[in-house]
Amino acid sequence: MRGFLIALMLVVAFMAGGMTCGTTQAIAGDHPEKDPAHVLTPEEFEATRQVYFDRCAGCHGVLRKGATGPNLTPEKMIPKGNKKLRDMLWYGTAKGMPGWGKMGVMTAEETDLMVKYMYNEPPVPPQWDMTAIKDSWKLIIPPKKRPSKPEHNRDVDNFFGVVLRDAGQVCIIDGDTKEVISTVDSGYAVHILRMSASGRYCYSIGRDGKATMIDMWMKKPETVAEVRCSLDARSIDVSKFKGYEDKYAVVGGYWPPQIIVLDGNTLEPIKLVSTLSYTYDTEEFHPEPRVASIVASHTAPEWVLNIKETGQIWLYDYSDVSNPSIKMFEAERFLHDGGWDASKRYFLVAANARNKISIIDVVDRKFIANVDTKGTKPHPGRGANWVDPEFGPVWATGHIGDDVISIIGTDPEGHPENAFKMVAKVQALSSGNLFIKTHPKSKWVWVDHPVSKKEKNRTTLGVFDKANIKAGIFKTVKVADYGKAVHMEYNKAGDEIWVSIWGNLGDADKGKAGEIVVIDDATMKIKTRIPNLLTPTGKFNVYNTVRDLY
Ligand code: DHE
Repeated sequence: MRGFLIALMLVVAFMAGGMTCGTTQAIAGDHPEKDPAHVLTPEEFEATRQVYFDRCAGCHGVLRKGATGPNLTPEKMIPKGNKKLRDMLWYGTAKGMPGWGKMGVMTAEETDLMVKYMYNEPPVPPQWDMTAIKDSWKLIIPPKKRPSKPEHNRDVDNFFGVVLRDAGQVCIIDGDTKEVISTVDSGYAVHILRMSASGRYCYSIGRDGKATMIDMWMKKPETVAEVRCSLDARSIDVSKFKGYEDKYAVVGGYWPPQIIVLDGNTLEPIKLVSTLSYTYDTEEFHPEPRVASIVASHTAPEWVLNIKETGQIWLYDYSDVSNPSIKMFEAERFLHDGGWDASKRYFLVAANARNKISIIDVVDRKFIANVDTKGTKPHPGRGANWVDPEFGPVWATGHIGDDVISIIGTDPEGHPENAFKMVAKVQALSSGNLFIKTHPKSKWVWVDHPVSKKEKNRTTLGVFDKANIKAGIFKTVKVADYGKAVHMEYNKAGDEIWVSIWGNLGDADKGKAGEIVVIDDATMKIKTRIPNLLTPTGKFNVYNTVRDLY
């Protein structure tokens, strides 16, 4: 009876939407062998499970088997002991784990509870199948009731979709006038946005797996459909190949680990594919192979899906969407974020816990290489592409755990000696980098440091000169005196670079919940600020996102 009640509580907690993992097992008292000092009350367990989901699950997995961060199952944790675990949680580690206590994100009490939580078995969350997905689908404004042409004279191509992360909202900003023209609710701790191939719709994915779509042709852009695809997710993309524009969207689930294909006009769920499989190298079954980054091919009706824990890159042919053929490449563990080279033929993705960049060729449909970045935890976002005077076309990544930028040649035709090799490693300002960005029209490469151990670096951007990358940092630009400067994006013209200041939701009345800083790319001077935004993080310009310009 008790087990039934707990399971019921779990499903109710999940359905409530905010968060996602419940527990069927690791409630206080379920482990007779357990040290009484490790026991959490059910309330403490639930509160700590939520903190774990918010702060830890992304890197370590819901089942705590490890990915970007190490395995945290009780047999690994118990030998470490209270002091070591507490210090790691409070101060972070040299390998890139943030110091949650020191950064003011976790309180002393939460830290102590988290230490105890580590000694308990991880709870197994429920499944979320097609029936549940279909039940959650809401077609708010059907296609026939939407405008047949834009209801405004604004340039939709220069709109920015902005993630208001902790508010669980998305806002649309007119890149020409800098006006916030609409703010709509989206998923919990909404994560990324992508634009439909026509540039009309903006799709969001929340950490609760909720996908939403916003129609940017409406006078005031509104959400026209939503669906909960999974209980935990990070990625979404669209069909971009000619003839399939705006036809499909695809969501990558963290939990359950699955791929969900949706109708691009309505978000009606079409197809569900599990990623449960075997690790590419040891061929061991993995219960949680999460879908990390997704990109849409421009040269075929295909998506590139990165299956984190099994280290496989999947090329999903959506031309027969319900009967897909999926080509699997053995790449490397644990795949995370990545992007195209400038030609859109090669896809480069970080296997960040192995310090590698895995590369595939989508035209010849073959795996190319795992390139060692010689740095700890590469984290490119989608990376940055430019033509180096010496090395030719290159793509670059920064690192979470190292103060270096690694540059990889991407032109096997013109520069075969440099192709798919690390051609240079240059000094950056700091570790704690998450994103790197450039634009074909810019002379610069911009790098953020939002998780730097040094507070002052978190709001300072590093700028590198494409003409002389080997010289290291050309200039630093301080953009705020609070929060974290995170994620850069160019406007359509490629002459402004926008960066988010991710503040605290609780500081909204002090004007410190966040803003976007708009920088003149040529002079590197701050041009304007878009204030009073609630915790902005990722931002995506329609024109650049559709074309994968970075
Ligand atoms: Fe992200 C991209 C996962 C934490 C902001 N992030 C991605 C992608 C993945 C991912 C798989 C690639 C999506 C794609 O291209 O399809 N992110 C995770 C995590 O698992 C992790 C480490 C921990 C977690 O619990 O979520 C995590 N991410 C963060 C943050 O803390 C950031 C800075 C703010 C936030 O939202 O919480 C953050 N991630 C972003 C952004 C992108 C992203 C802005 C898209 C970058 C781009 O330019 O495409």
